[in-house]
Amino acid sequence: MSPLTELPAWKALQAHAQSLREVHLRDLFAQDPQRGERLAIEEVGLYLDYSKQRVIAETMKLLIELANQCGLRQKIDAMFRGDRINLTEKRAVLHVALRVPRDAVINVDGKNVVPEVHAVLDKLSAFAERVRRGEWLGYTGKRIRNVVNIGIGGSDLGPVMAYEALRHYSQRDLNFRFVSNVDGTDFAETVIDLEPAETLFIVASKTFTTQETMTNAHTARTWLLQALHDEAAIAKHFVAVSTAAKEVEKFGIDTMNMFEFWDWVGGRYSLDSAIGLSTMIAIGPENFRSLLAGFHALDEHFRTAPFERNLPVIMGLLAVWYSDFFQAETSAVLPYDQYLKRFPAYLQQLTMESNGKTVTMDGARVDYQTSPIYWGEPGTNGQHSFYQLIHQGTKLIPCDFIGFTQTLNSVGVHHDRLMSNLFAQSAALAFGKPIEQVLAEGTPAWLAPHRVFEGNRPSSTILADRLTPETLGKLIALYEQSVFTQGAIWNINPFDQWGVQLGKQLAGKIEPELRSSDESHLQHDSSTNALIRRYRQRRMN
Ligand code: G6Q
Repeated sequence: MSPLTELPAWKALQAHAQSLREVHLRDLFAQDPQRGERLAIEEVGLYLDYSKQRVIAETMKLLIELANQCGLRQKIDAMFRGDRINLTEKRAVLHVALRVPRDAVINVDGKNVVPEVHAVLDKLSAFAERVRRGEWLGYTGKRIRNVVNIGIGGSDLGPVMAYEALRHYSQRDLNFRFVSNVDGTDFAETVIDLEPAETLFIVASKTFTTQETMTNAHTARTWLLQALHDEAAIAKHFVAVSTAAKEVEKFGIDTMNMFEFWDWVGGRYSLDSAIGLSTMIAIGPENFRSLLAGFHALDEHFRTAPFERNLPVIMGLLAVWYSDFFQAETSAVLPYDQYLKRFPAYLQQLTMESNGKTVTMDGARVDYQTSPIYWGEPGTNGQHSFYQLIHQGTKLIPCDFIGFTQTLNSVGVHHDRLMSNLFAQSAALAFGKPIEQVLAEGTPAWLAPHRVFEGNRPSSTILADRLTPETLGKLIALYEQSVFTQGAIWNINPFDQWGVQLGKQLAGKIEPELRSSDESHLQHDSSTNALIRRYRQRRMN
């Protein structure tokens, strides 16, 4: 037994979950007519309704006891203090410092990092403005029309998601594109209709050694030089976002055109660092600062609010509740907003790369479940594909519905129609439709079982007024801190990602083998050897 599963609160939750297993949300709502308001919290402009979760007051009390017994408060304080809580990489975890006001003080090794954060923000703002105003010209004197972010993982998913989410606020005479995949198709299709003389590449890479990003960056360099025929053009068409000045220089980008960040910013937590440059050019520095203010407001809420009213703590504890006490394997995120179409993909990295771990901070194997699989699509599209399984399948899938009371594109009845679907889905999942009702509607007995909805399928609904940069910052930080909460309970390190290394190393070994015909070098397993041989025989030369 691990220390976690031996905690009194853990044991109490196990017994409690047993007693709740057969309790239906229909009954919980019938017993407490105010449940829908009682189990809802409004903080920092976000309304979280968790009344359709399979919990009662006792559940929340026990979950909060669990948080206390796991030292969540102390762990939160340690992060905000700048302690090196990323033990396996011996780093502080301070993305929260990226969004504090100018006069805040956060020390890393005795040095206040806030002035540097704001100095970079100021440099980014000045650059973004020049591009937006058409003052930053390409090598031939033409104004920049296309901004292409080259990055992958944390250096891509955040920028893509934020750009899509905030497109409404973007400068429409600029084109934004994102290249991530090492598949040459990604680069080829991205630039197919772009004019090199009007294109600015942002090479976004913390390490500036990532294979995919460097491959794409070199391809971009070649593509540009084929059109402009002069190395001097690089300085006008390439900027870098990185922590690795030497590598940037080696690539040939002037470090004057480099925007830095720091080793205490993890890739998947870096959207609000210089990695957000494409977002800042799109929406402008002022909107970018509102985005940061949204993050900060949620951080402050997380840091100071009692756990009973703490949005990310409650969300994180609910994730633990279903993963460990209901054996739920997955969790769906369902934004009812087309602008948030990349939000689930972004959250997949944030949640699963952070908490997809099997060993505790001390290196012991866990004997409980860690991160659920997060997935989702925007509503209402998902309703016409996978919702069937959530309603009537054999799996328990807790859902987060996300919606806005005001649309950014008021077109006829669309928004009321969209939101009525959101509200209808969460109600249908919770309350279902019992067989008696199906029969009473005149359904023949043979068909009735197919038309029964068991209900009791849990969800939370998160409502905000409008999708503004500030709201987006709050939403992202809400999930970041929920992930932190989960990691703190599970006693795992949400800030490393050793699991991505092995495949990378193997690919490095295999690539030269694909171009060679030397059989003696093929010393893999029989499956891998056969796949390589087949590829060698059939590859284009
Ligand atoms: C994120 C991960 C990973 C990283 C990419 C890109 O938390 O560390 O997704 O962001 O591998 O790394 P670079 O920014 O160093 O190119």
